[in-house]
Amino acid sequence: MKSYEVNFDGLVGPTHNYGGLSYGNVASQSNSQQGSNPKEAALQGLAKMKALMEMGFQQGVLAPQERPDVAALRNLGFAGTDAQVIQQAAQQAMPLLVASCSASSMWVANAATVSPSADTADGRVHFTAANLNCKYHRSIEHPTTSRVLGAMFADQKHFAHHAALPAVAQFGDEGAANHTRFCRDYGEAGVEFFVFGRSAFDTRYPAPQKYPARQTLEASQAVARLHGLSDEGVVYAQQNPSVIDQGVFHNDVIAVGNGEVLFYHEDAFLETERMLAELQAKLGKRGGRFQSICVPRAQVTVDDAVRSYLFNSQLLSRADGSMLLIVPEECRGNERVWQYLQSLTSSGGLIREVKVFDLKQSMQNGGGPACLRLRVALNETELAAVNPGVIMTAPLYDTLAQWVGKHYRDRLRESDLADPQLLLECRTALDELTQILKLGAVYPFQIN
Ligand code: SUG
Repeated sequence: MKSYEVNFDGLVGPTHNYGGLSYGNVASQSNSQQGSNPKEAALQGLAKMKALMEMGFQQGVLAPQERPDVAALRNLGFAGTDAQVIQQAAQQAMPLLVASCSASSMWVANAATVSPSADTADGRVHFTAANLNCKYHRSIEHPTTSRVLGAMFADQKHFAHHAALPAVAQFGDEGAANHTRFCRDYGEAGVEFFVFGRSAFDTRYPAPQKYPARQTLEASQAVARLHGLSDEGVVYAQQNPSVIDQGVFHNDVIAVGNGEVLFYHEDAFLETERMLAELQAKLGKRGGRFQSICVPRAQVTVDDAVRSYLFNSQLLSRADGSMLLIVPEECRGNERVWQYLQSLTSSGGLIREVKVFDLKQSMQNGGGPACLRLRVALNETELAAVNPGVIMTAPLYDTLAQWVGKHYRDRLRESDLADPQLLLECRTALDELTQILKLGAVYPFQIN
């Protein structure tokens, strides 16, 4: 049976703004308070989805969330009508209003960890929503994420959904941003590679000194257990704490993998040799030939990687067996990175082509091409069981582009977040979106 890697991209929400909310994420911090353009952000994301679809890749779309999250503000003690809740928060605790307005659910690489059916004990595709426990503005995403994923992958014969892990730092889980899967073919059993930043309970693992390590070993192990993965199909590795301190807040800022290939920076991991040997041995037992491409620090520094998002690229397998790298425009703007990419594609290796996308609106908050997509490997039967409303087609692209044009503002500043009209605009847009994507009622305003 044929199988595919389907990329589900997060649609940028109508409140996209630069709140400076993510300590440890250099772009989020340095662009704090800048004016944003939600319309442009959403159209940039849609353009990437359309381009991949037109190149023949399977492409889907994941809906944004209701923002401002009035229910979250009520949980923090603000009361009255929705407009009063927003007004009080703006007057008394602006940072909380900003957090409740973040469109951060667009970075769906953090929505969940997904294990394909070929890897799991019960032969279903498993999803665990990420608790995103490290940042308040992201910790409020998982209840809606679970409902949206449930509406997209509803057939319980093929899909199993797990609630987010306990909401404490010891189980900090950032989803697929720290998870990669290696395989010979998407439909065959593979090796799932979990990268953690620290251990919650075992003091032998070093931790970063400056910035938080968002993913714990214990969270990754819990996800592997929930998904019914076998020990032979899992490899754990620790991220180098010193790169976290340089702004590598997720592993997908310093490494990307797909098929049998890991593309990574020399400084990305601890105990790299041991890790590579384990990946090679375990993939070998599954009939695959693990290959790694190490980018030397002498050619591209960690700082270059953080600024250009070279590794936050999408590594895609083409029909002829070669690979394509989808990178953000910022890679072209960095001389060393661009030179490296030229030499990579002309060296006769596996990665033959680089395609550049303008995702500046998302990039300014630390979200590149790979952050914007959640990968779900599916066989033909499973793909047919996915809610067809969320699979990208040329007519769906046109509808969504028009929908953005009709509902999104082209300028948003912090002071606009206090405007109760923004909440109404957002709800009107999302109500229409759930009909376009055939999701049913998934948002708090539609349920309560
Ligand atoms: O969690 N930025 C996101 C970026 C997530 C990128 N995802 C991956 N690397 N997979 C984060 O730090 C910034 C929001 C703001 O500051 O307004 C933010 O949440």
